[in-house]
Amino acid sequence: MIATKSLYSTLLCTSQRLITNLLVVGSLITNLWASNAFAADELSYEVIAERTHKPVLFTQGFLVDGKQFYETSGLYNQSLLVTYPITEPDSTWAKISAPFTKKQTIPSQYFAEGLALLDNKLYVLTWMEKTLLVYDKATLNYEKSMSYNGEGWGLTTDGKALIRSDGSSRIYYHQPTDFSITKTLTVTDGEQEISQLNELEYVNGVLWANIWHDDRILKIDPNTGKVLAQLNLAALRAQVKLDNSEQVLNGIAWDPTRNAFWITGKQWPKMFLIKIH
Ligand SMILES: [Ca+2]
Repeated sequence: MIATKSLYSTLLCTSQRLITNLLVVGSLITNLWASNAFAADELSYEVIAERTHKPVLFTQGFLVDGKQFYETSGLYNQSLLVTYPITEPDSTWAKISAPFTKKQTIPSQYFAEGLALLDNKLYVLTWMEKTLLVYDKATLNYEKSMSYNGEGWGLTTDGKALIRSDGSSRIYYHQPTDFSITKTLTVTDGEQEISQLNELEYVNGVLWANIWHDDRILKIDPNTGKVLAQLNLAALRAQVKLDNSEQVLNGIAWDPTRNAFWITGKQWPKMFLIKIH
């Protein structure tokens, strides 16, 4: 009887421990799920075209103007500002070997980051160098620089301000004349702040941002910082042959002629034109 009781209490203890362990594991899973879950609705999209993207480009900033792409490529000693036509030549070899229309080397001490075009000036952020570089759109010639505090990640414009991300959940509005901050937003999805915001694109009153090392792009209300919806582009990355974990999705460029976004990533050999439904 004593043995049975002892066995019973051992079993009870073990099962209680098991239940406790299951609860801990369950709550870990719930937390993990919650940290990846978005309250905002998921948007659907359709790929309407694709083209090559030069894998030499470690894409940071990406935009369309007229019939051209403008793009910044990062890393120290390798940073570039380039422009090339949206329309590709027909043959595969011509596509691969097509030169840039113009290419500007960024001085080796800078790690180029986000790119914005405003009033025929190209503004290039630098990652840790607290320097905004300004180039002429037509020639890509360097014009001047301005300084700022903190890190530079993504850059875009609403036609008045330059809008910057710094890898946190904050978005900064800057005056183009002296790059002073005029407004700061915090991006939230429900109650949760969303950090690691990187490449930006402002389109028709809405701010779009991708999350570094994530396949999601967020649609953000630029007045409140609230995430209005999200777009999961994991299926695009899955179509690109990649060698390392830094080759993340990182290019968002609105093409007003096609009414769609061009999407690419760091050292991706392709880009995709997507229409959001
Ligand atoms: Ca962009």
